[in-house]
Amino acid sequence: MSTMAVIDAQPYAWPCGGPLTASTTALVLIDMQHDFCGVGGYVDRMGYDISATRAPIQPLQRVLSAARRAGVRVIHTREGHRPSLSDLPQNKRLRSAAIGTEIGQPGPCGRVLVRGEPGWELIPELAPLPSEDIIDKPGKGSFFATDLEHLLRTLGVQRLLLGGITTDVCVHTTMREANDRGFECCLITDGTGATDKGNHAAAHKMVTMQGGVFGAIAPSDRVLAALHAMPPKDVGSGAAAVVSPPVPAP
Ligand code: C5J
Repeated sequence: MSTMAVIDAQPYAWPCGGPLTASTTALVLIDMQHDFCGVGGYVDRMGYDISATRAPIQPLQRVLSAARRAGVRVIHTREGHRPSLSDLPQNKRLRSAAIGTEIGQPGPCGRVLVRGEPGWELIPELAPLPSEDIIDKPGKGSFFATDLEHLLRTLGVQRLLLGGITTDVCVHTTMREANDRGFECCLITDGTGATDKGNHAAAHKMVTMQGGVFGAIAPSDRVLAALHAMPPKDVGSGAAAVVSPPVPAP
């Protein structure tokens, strides 16, 4: 008996309108950048434990590999500012300065959260393929001041699988923005990480209130089961043409 490409998610089986299809689904990996999970990066310098923001790397490697194999489009986002800092709002600069990690100022990984600097780079473990789009964003949400919505509508994508860091900040903001725009979202629980355990758990719980007010949540093994149940998509379809090697379970 074949398994249906539906995720055994909470609080409802996802997606709600029928099985997963590659052409209508995208995997969005949010801000898997050195500044958020690397030694000497922004989060590390703020004094938070980067093991929590590194925790989603392995689950996401497995999901990324399965999504590519199934022909699901993959989109990566990066939070960062222009070297001129002309897109860095005063409130963001001042509050980061007040805690000693001013955005735009030099640190061990270059200028904090500035485009082109080593800290701003996506981590090599989840490196994009040349065929995959990268959204550069100045804010927490991936829709604010970017062309992400235009890209998704043009591609016919209606469903988003979301992973990345941090759960309670950029992932949640993006999920809320997407939900309001009518995209159906599923957050991969162990594919997200936060600087605070309580916020991480609360951010997951919040999604499930009111019958799934922002969408649904599921651990990566359930997402993988659904992705593996999808038929492989044709290489010429416009989605990822190169398949990355499978990532073994730890
Ligand atoms: C933050 C993010 N926390 N990617 N950014 O400033 O969550």
